[in-house]
Amino acid sequence: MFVVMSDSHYDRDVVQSIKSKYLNEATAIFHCGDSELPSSDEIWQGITVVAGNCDYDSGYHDFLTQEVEGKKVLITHGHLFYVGLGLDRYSYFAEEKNADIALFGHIHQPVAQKINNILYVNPGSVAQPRGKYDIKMYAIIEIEGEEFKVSYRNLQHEPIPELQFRL
Ligand SMILES: [Mn+2]
Repeated sequence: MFVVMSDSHYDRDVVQSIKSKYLNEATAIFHCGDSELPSSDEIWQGITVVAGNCDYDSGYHDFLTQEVEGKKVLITHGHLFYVGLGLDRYSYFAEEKNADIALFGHIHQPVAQKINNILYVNPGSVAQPRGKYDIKMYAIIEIEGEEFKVSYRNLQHEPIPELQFRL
């Protein structure tokens, strides 16, 4: 299992608390940007993080790919692909990169869907939720054969019942 969080917007404590909970258990921890922390912050040891539109530190990458449990995971914030308008542009990029899983943030709302056999996951925001679910949240992804289990959790690390998916 691996962990995905995003859009912590200056809340370092929430990043630390999720990292501490999962550092030993998870095969990877991802942060999809808009942390507004320095890229040199030691908190990033053990976390794969990218630049958001609110991160002005040039030490962050716009996107990264990482092999996790035999799957190619692509991570980006999403503003460069206008994810607020849908996943058309990001899906072209993810297909070009041969990703199995494509992570993004930016919209502060949960998204879990498969397009052309690529799993797209937005973990929502751990600091500033928007839209239908007014819950600070992150996502756990488990790989079960050809199926992905995506489980959203609140900051008490409890599963959010309406946000549990098998894709
Ligand atoms: Mn943001």
